[in-house]
Amino acid sequence: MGSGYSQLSSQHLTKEQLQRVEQKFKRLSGGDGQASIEDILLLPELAGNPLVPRMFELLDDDGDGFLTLQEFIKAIEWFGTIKTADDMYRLAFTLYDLDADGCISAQELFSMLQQLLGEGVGDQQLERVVQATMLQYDTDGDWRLDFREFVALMNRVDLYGKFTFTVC
Ligand SMILES: [Ca+2]
Ligand SMILES: [Ca+2]
Repeated sequence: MGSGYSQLSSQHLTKEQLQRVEQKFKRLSGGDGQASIEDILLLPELAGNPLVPRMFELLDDDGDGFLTLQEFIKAIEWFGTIKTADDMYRLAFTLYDLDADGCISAQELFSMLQQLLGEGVGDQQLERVVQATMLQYDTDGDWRLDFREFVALMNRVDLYGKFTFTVC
């Protein structure tokens, strides 16, 4: 293998970083050019980062549960654009505003919490968390979180620390 990797490009990563990402990916994929999302999530630098599963879901266009190297690089680049807490909040907001209408609806908040909290938490419990979150953070009462309300929530639960990620 290797010839297929020669056209890699990245606007955000240095050549050295790209090489490290490629090495990592090769180990994960066993050289067939595709790595399962589950395998990628086992990487220690990604483990426990609540943004990652959703990000991979977005990147995995055909939904087969595998990412190509170029898609993997794209994920790493997204993290690379994060310099401040505000960048992080914008990325998180984009990832969880599933219909891209500029607000996090109760349904989107539910999906987000489901992803963040894992499958151990039942739907009824999640529903209660959604209700409580909306009651507390939806300050203008439209039952949706705009970016300002979303940031207030993020600040309160101190998610920034959990979201941070070092590129290689
Ligand atoms: Ca939305
Ligand atoms: Ca609102």
